[in-house]
Amino acid sequence: MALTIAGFDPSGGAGIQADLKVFSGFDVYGLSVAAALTAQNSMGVRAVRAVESGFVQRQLSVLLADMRPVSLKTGMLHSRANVTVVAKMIRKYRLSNIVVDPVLLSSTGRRLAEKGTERAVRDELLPVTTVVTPNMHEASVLAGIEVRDIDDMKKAAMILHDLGAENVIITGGHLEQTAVDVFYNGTFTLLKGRKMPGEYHGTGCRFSAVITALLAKGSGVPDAARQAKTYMQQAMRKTFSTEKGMRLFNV
Ligand code: PXL
Repeated sequence: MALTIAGFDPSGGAGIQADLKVFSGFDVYGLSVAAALTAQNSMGVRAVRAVESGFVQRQLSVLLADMRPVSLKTGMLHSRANVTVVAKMIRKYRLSNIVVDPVLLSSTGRRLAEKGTERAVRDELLPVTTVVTPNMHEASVLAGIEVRDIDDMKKAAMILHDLGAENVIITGGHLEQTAVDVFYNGTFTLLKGRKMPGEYHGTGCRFSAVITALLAKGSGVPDAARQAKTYMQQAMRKTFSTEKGMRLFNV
């Protein structure tokens, strides 16, 4: 059993919808708490509303009074208050196997969170994080340094590790030549991949959802990270397009 605390995506490509499909694909029962609602299609996010933090807390307390997920991921929390509530509930219920996809900026650099959210992620969520999976833009914002190449990714990974994340994976899908992810847990591993042509919607959500599903099934983090990278390469071959926007995963 795994839990996602994330945003609602009507296009089914990212957020809660993507997470539940991934969990199901790994035979993991999925729980989901809505932290934000979006209006979007394959061409992009047009509007976002955060769910009121008191109601995120209520969804969690009612659910956790009954069920205990083995692993949990956070996606689009959108507001600072939601980050605070989620960090508090993780502590209160002593939840473990916490995967944080710090949804702050889209691949194109568009803001996906209110101002101030990054500070709450850094100060409150990273200290309780098992695995954090930022893209290069998000790593830059969280670590406070420019992240343009693999060396920068390594520096940022060490900073995020120092801030409390036990394992850091900075995804390199936006690198120019290759798609190398930098994994750091005290030592570095490079997760190599082939750069796939085109723009894809929901890549980050799926990558972190696969890790969450595998942790629920008892995998260790390094193994889950490697398997998630392989899974993504295969899933990208099964994408389709409405011909108007980004490619959508059919898994
Ligand atoms: O991939 C980031 C992301 C996460 N969650 C939701 C989203 C997006 C990007 O569009 O819509 C709900």
